Order: sequence, then structure tokens, then C-alpha cells
Amino acid sequence: MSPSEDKKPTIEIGYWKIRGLAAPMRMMACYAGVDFKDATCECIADGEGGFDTSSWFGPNGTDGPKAALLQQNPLINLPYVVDHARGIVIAQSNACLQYLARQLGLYGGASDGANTDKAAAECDQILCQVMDLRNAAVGWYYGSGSRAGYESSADGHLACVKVHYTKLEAWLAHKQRLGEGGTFFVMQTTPAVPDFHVWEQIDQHEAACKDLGRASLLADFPLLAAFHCAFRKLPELAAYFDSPASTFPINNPQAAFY
Ligand SMILES: N[C@@H](CCC(=O)N[C@@H](CS)C(=O)NCC(=O)O)C(=O)O
Repeated sequence: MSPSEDKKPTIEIGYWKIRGLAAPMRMMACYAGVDFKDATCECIADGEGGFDTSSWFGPNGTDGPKAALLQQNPLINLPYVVDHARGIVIAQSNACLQYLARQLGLYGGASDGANTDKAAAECDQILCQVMDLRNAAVGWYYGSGSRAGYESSADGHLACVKVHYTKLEAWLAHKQRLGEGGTFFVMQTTPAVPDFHVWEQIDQHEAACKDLGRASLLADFPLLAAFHCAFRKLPELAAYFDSPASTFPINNPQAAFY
């Protein structure tokens, strides 16, 4: 099922109208076949170096959707997840991803023989590992000061990406050695919650390399390359990849790359 704005779905995913941190959540909902409200806010560049973020913060900075959600969760941020059926409002990406994973049966589970506690611990570790990678990437995209600064710091950032990729590649090799699959990060034949975020980070870095005229980072990481390819072909994700959300910009326009 594809994202919908007009029905009244139980799950609402709120974020900027970009891929950023919400893409894995949108993918998970599509993968599980649940209808969800994709509540997007737009950050608009005014062309003079300013950015209009009032669709989230409100015209006065404290009178937008954020202010209303703050009444329900003092930690509110973007992304957020609301489970309307149960009156639960969640902030912080990993907490949102973990909540969705529990609700949608994407926390590893025992469906292909995995031990549930072991699978959940594996999910949590990979989620933390990929968040380290994402935080480094955001520092590069948004913190380089200018496009020139972004380009000149590319070597440094991409060397750091390779350190993360080396760990993730080794994890897949380890799963293979144990006879526990090795195509996906936790389960043998199906994705679990961290696969969605790892795929998104790999894909964002592939796009960044292409934008800079650089070669794919995956040539040295055959297991990550195979994962990136296998995940993209999952039939359950066809609706997501056919939806506008899959082609939203990667970052907001304050970034050197979006
Ligand atoms: N640690 C938080 C970071 C969230 C964050 O930095 N959100 C940014 C966009 S990526 C934002 O614009 N938040 C809106 C706000 O501050 O209200 C998470 O993982 O969710």
C-alpha cells in the first residue's frame, strides 16, 4: 500500500519533506503493507540565504505543529511517529524505528529460526552503528560551511565512511560464517529494522559520490553491494520505490548536498 494523506491511518510518520531520517520508517510501513500518514513539513529556501521552516515551527516559531505535539511529548522532534490507535507519540529516530519494528514484526523475530532476544540485540547494535555513520554524514552535508568546504572535506568523510562500511561488511561475513544468512543484517531471508536504515545510508552515500563525480564506495565491499542490490529488489518495497517519498531530496536546502 502506498502512503496516503486522505484516509485516516493509525500510524503517522512526521518529518521534513526529505529522505533524511524518515526514509527507513516510510520504507518499513510500505514493506509491512500498512497505510500510514506521511506528515511532511517543507523547509523552503528564500533564495537569499534564509530558510522558511514555519511549516513545522509555525510563523512565530512556537505556533506550528511542533507546539501542538509538544503538549503530548516534551521531547518532540522530527522525525516523530504517532500511533493514533493507542495515543502514543514518539520522538528520536531509533525509538521511532524500534517502535515501528515491534508493531510491524520487523524486530528480527523467530520467523526464520532466529532467537528473538539475540535478533533484537543484533537489531539494536546495527541501528546504533548506522546512526554513527549517519551522524558523521550529517556533519559533512550540513557542517562544511559551503559547497567548496563540502568538496574539500570529502576525502576525510569518505575515509570515515569506509571505516563504518568495513565493520558492516565484516558483520555480514560473520553472519555467513555462522550459517545465519549474510545477505541481510539480522534475518536470513528477510529484512529487519536496521536493514532499512543501512540501505538508506548506503544509498545516500552512493548519491553523494555520484554528485561529486566519484566512483561508488561499494567496489571494495562486495557483501554491502549485494545487500544494497537485494534490498532494492524486494517486491514488498516496490510501492515505496514507486512513490514520491523515494525521490524526495536527501537533505534540506541548508545542506551542501541535497
Ligand atoms: N537525535 C534526533 C535528531 C533529530 C533532528 O536532528 N531533527 C532535525 C532534522 S534531522 C530537525 O529539524 N528537528 C526539528 C526540531 O528540532 O524540532 C533523532 O535521531 O531523531
